[in-house]
Amino acid sequence: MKRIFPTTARFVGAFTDRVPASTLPEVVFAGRSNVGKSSAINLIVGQAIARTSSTPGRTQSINVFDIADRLRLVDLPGYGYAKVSKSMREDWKHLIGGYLTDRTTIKLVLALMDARREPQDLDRALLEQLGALGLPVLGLATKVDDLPKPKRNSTVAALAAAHGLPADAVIPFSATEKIGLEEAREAIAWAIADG
Ligand SMILES: Nc1nc2c(ncn2[C@@H]2O[C@H](COP(=O)(O)OP(=O)(O)OP(=O)(O)O)[C@@H](O)[C@H]2O)c(=O)[nH]1
Ligand SMILES: [Mg+2]
Repeated sequence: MKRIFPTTARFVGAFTDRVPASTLPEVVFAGRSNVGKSSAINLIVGQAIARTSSTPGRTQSINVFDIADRLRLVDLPGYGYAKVSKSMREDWKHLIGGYLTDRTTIKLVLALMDARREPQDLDRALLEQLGALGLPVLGLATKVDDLPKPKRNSTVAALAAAHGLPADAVIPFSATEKIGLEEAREAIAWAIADG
């Protein structure tokens, strides 16, 4: 299979209402606020295209990036951020739910979960929503660089088990140490391959 990444990406737009339909296959990055979605996109693409921040709630719109006219990467606003108003949280829920529903171009959802935290109910809710929509999902257990090396694999396996997922459905990931990079790139390439 021809390699896609590293490559250059083009920012298509930041959408707060509807994401315009596209014929390109889409790969979606979803997860709690601050879990590392934008950092993962930048590492996978090989270009600092998505804005990252240590302040949770940085990405408040659905940000779409076009990769060499072959696919789109979609950076969703993070959920679970306590400091935004209830109405804003409801708006995001609508925005994200509306985007994920009836979107036949979505080929893969990368569900990012913080490997350093206990399994989260909100992550479970997302996984259940994705399952109900029949969307293919790969879990990325982020920030494993913050865990002691001998504990990384067992922590990620426990996270998968806690959410009722097969062990290979969640991979260890670190944007800072480039862990899981090739696996994530390969999963994207497979997901958008024809046939
Ligand atoms: N230790 C560690 N920190 C990371 C890693 N990836 C991201 N971070 C840090 O986590 C914070 C949030 O990263 P972002 O990529 O902006 O997270 P996000 O999920 O896009 O956040 P929102 O847009 O707010 O939803 C930043 O301070 C990053 O530097 C990682 O692999 N390891
Ligand atoms: Mg972000």
